[in-house]
Amino acid sequence: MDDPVETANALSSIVGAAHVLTDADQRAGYETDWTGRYCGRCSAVVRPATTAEVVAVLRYCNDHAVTVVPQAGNTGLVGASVPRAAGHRASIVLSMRRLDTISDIDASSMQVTTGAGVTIADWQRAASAGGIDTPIDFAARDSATVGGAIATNAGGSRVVRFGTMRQQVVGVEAVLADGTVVGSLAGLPKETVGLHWPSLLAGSEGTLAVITAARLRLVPRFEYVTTMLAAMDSVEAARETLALVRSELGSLDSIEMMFPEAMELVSVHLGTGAPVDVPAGGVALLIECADHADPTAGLHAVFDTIDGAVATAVATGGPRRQQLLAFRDRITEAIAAAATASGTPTYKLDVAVPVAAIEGVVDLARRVARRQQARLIPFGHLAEGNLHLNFLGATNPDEIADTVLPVVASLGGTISAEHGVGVAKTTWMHLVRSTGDLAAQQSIKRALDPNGILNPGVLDPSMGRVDDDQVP
Ligand code: 2HG
Ligand code: ZN
Repeated sequence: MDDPVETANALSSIVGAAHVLTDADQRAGYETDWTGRYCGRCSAVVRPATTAEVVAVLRYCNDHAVTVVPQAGNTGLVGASVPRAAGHRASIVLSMRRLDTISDIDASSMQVTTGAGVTIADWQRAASAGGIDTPIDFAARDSATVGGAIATNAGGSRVVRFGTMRQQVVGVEAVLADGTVVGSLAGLPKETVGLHWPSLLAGSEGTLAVITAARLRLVPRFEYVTTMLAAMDSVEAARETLALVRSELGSLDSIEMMFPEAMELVSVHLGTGAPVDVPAGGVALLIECADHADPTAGLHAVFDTIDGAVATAVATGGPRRQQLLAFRDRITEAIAAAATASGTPTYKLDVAVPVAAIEGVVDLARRVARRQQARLIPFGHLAEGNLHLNFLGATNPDEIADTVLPVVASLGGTISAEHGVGVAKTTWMHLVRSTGDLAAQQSIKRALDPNGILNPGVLDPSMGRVDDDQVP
């Protein structure tokens, strides 16, 4: 049986006493997730600085049945990066933040190697200093890390052009539960010697191995960026716009959608009126085109042919561009502020459906929200049919999921697009994966982590419903 004091002493001898945090006030920030919905207790937060230290920590934990919750930016939204609530074995949080080195940029291969604890913003800064760019961007860039982004297969705004995190990982280095180091950082685009660890680990949410470093793809830096906020009179018009800009504009970098409820919330949060008014039944699009030559004229030419665009605001840089971007970038922050003010954590769904089904799903979510007198804030990534359905003041989150997720699945959609499953969505995994599929996934889990020490409960379909927001 694990003794927390013994564990802390043993782990201190590996990472140094200063990096084993056992006081409640030091642990607190690592024990509650960003939304305040998921929390639990750990016996210690352990902060290794090298892969060798991760190896030694995991060996100890594996030998002593100490469960491990890997964490870095702690920006996850599905309860996967904090300890579980009551009823679980003693756990440590393994904070990966100190694995934060970045190699030189290799401009010929367009790659860089980063530690798992490097933030997305630091990855971006390193690329930019080398005259190039990263293929990934999302609002939590200042805290979210490379390791977490791989573990959740994060997406964000540039997926329409470059794909999700999974597609950016040329190689990984990761440590299995027993301390075995797997993977490669060689960065060879052509290497086919058995399993592809990046594919296996992207989306595995810390349940199969702890990612310590990654070899990542980079993309050209475009000198010209044009940002347009467009108010569309219908979701149908937004869909037609998507088809047109995708086929006409090779420079399309992102196309994000904000429903009127989201525009209103962020407008109040920012204390400034929206640059365009979105009519009821309509939707706002935030479109960015980026290229080596100015894409503005091309974007205007396409919009001249679109009937459903009732108003547009355009910027090519400076504060005006930042103002337009804020109406997309700061929605999650605005939701969090509203949730804090009301004292009830937000209930978040992150679904993807065929683009033609978006409107129906938003309408369904609106009906469920009305039933619970909750406030729905819908927005997302149009090209992937990825809807973020945020419910403020929901009284029965399970009812929301039980109503919306089966419909999403029946439309050929998914219950998790880019935030992962964590402990929040395990109950509904069966909607999109067969029994055999889930059993095969569990077999892989058992083979790599036979003692079940890595992130227990996460991605585990046998978990049933979790009692969230409950400290043991
Ligand atoms: C985004 O697209 C993130 O900004 C967060 O995926 C979404 O807060 C959310 O629901
Ligand atoms: Zn998103």
